[in-house]
Amino acid sequence: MKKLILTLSLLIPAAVLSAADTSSLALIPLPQKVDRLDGEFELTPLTRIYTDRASEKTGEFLAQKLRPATGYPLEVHWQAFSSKPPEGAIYLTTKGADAGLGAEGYELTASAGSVVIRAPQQAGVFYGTQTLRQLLPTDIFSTNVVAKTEWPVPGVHIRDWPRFKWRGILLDVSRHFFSKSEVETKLDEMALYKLNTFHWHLVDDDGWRIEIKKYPKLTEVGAWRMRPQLKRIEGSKETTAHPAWMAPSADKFDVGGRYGGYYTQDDIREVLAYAAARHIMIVPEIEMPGHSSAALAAYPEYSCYGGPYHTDRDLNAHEGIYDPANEQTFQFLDGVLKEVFHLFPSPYIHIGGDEVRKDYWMHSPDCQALMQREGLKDGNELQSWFLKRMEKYVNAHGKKMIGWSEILQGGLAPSATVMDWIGGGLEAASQGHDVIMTPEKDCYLDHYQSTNLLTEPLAIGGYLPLQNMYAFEPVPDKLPEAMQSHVLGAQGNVWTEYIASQQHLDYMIFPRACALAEVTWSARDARNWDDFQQRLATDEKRLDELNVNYRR
Ligand code: TNX
Repeated sequence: MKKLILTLSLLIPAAVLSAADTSSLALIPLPQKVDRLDGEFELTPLTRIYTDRASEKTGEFLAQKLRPATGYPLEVHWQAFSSKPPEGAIYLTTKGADAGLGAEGYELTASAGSVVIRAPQQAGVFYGTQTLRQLLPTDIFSTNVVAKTEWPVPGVHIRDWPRFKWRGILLDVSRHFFSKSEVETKLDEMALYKLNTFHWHLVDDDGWRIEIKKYPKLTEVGAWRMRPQLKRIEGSKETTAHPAWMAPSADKFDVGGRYGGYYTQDDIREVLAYAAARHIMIVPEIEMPGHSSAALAAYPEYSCYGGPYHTDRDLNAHEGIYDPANEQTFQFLDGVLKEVFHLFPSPYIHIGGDEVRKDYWMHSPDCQALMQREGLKDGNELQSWFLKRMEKYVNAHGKKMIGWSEILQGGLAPSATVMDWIGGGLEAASQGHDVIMTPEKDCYLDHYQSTNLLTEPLAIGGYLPLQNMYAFEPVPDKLPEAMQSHVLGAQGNVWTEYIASQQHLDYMIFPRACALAEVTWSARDARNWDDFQQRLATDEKRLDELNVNYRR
């Protein structure tokens, strides 16, 4: 059969081949334009990578990715070519690139003589190298030398650019902690699929994970709890599958047996550099005014009732919510954010804003007095007042504020970006606000992947099979065309109430993140479920080589 297809393909001209051949190339996300060319490029022990000055680091990154499996030296050289690179070379350059490809677009030409990746900006050169990795045989992803000598790259001309600029994954490291190296592994996998935004949910009720020098108790107290939460929370659906790999690793317990952990500011800087090398923006989230038990366990004086607050869900008497009637609450939050701004280069800060139990505010005489003073008629308006005040602080530091759907309640802060999980995206974009689409029903990577709960590891509930993720359309139907550019993109959210291990994380993220990558990168009308499944069958071999515990 294979032989027949091969013979046929030799008879059909390249242009006709391109559609059918996209599945055999198994590129994920699918590029915008692919044309097959005659012949193929061979990676050999003599292959060199040449780069222009701007692309040196990307060249070294590519070499590092290709060396383990091939065992080839793949030397990287800087060279200013006026015309063609020498025979047998891989050439990465920004010179002579088509500016129309945009900030992340690239052009890749592989032929018998060379592979040339050309892009106007470095992110594009980088994405070209990720495509090149996928064009090679899947065992190029092996971390050990593979005993073979043929590493062909099929002849191909690709012009490619993303549909959306925000292609994100949220990782909740509060409910369960993931170490610096576990986070870096995820960043590496994101880069392979051209996902470019890592939303780092650093703070929630169950743990505070970022060192703040001015407030050391946040991590001394707030980063630890009695035990990981791996049993049912009341009200969620039962399942019987508890694979051994769901358990947290030993390094998540301190000498006293407490569960948790946090990142020092040096750790954060290291992860930021790791992400930057992969053209990934990290957007930190510091939750307020709700989901703040961990902060209030450390500093109960910034709550309405004085606590006590706990990071252990079972012990929680109140939900953590800051006291907006206390000026010192704002001094505290400003102090925290100042250190966060100092660390993270991202133009964005996410301030949460979801699921605030405003009834706690309604019972506080101080909050009542504040509302009267400011003419606020209910809890929603009080929340809006709180967030508008925070936005001024955020903007004064040159940053843009993002918040969850609920920040629309009581009036949206003037320049806020809305992250839609339970609606509001359409409304906000219609009003000219930027939005990021992460609707719960389409984008929640903590939800079950099958209705047969007997075979699935414990999850919070919900149902998001791969096919639904693949079918997700980020631009709301009713959004007028003129406002569609306000949809920055989409994001898959991994909330980790029940996810304590790297393997479990893999299982929830893959292959759904591959579908998300295609939703956010590829052309809307190019989406084809059957073709995607075929490409995924090959892609799974890559994930096998990378030791990713994806859902089969
Ligand atoms: C809702 S999404 C939450 C999270 C939970 C998640 C569980 C959002 C803004 N809030 O705190 O972890 O559901 O699926």
